[in-house]
Amino acid sequence: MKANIECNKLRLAIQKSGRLHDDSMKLLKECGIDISNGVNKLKAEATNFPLEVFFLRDDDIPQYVEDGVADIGFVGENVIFEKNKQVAIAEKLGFGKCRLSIAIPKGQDYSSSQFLQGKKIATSYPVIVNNYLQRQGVTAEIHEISGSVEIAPGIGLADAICDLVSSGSTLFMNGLKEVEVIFESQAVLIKQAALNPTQVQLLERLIFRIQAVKKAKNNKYILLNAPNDRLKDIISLLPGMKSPTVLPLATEGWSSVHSVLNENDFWNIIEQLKEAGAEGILVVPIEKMIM
Ligand code: PRT
Ligand code: ZN
Repeated sequence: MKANIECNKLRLAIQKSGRLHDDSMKLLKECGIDISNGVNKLKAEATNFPLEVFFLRDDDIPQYVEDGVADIGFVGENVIFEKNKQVAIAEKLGFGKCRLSIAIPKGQDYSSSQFLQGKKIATSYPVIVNNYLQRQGVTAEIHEISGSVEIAPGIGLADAICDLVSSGSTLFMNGLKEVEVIFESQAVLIKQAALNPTQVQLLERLIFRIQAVKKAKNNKYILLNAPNDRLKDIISLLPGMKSPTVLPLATEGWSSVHSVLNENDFWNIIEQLKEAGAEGILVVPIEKMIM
């Protein structure tokens, strides 16, 4: 661990290329942080925030952050738990969502984790799989392989696999079925233990921006027209940040209602609003949301 007494900027490690790269760069942009030079370099400076970005392989990010070579990193939770480094998760980032699952050939019957007793499991995640097996009281042989885990049963290398799944199509195409989810993952912001006070403040500013971007993504701004005699019912359907804004329309007897809706309840509430007499419903994405 490196003490950073002198350092007055944050050094952020992100994936150089791969599934998390684009979303990591996009999140920085949405946080209003401009990165000056290209990804072909090892590192780049932000032009409008005290931030330096290192482009690394995702597997190396926890080690760099633990060692204090980078102060913070964006990386999958799956990698953090597998590498078991001394880093703290400061914020979930809401992208790179996937699950680590056990899968077996689709013709086989499966009723519980006891199926795995004495079997061979191929995986790139031996630490997480081992923990899972211990919790289940199952003894199995783990074959660590670094890629194309899904072909292992087909070539007789293993009876089961444990790999990351998002859509499930890789398993399907390889004649496998998902039987247990052992870990749910998404990209997270990790930090090293020895941030100096300036860096702690910078990290708070960055997390504040990330939270505003995340909140905005989960919410939509809604505008609608309502006959005044239905206003009470319509307003009762709208949660909003405080209470909805109600403005009179030029047409007598009508009002315009503005509010914020959570993505999860969205369609449900829209249907109820229509039934309650709302018209001209407009739904607009929100760029940032500061509470
Ligand atoms: O080169 P580098 O080492 O940096 O990258 P990498 O090849 O090790 O990682 P990469 O880019 O494949 O993944 C980076 C991170 O993305 C992972 O650590 C996860 O946190 C996250 N992530 C999210 C995924 C997936 N979804 C995912 N589906 N990582 C891998 N997959 C693979 C999975 O291994 C399997 O081969 O996609 C396939 C399954 O996908 P579906 O959609 O067919 O189910
Ligand atoms: Zn990797």
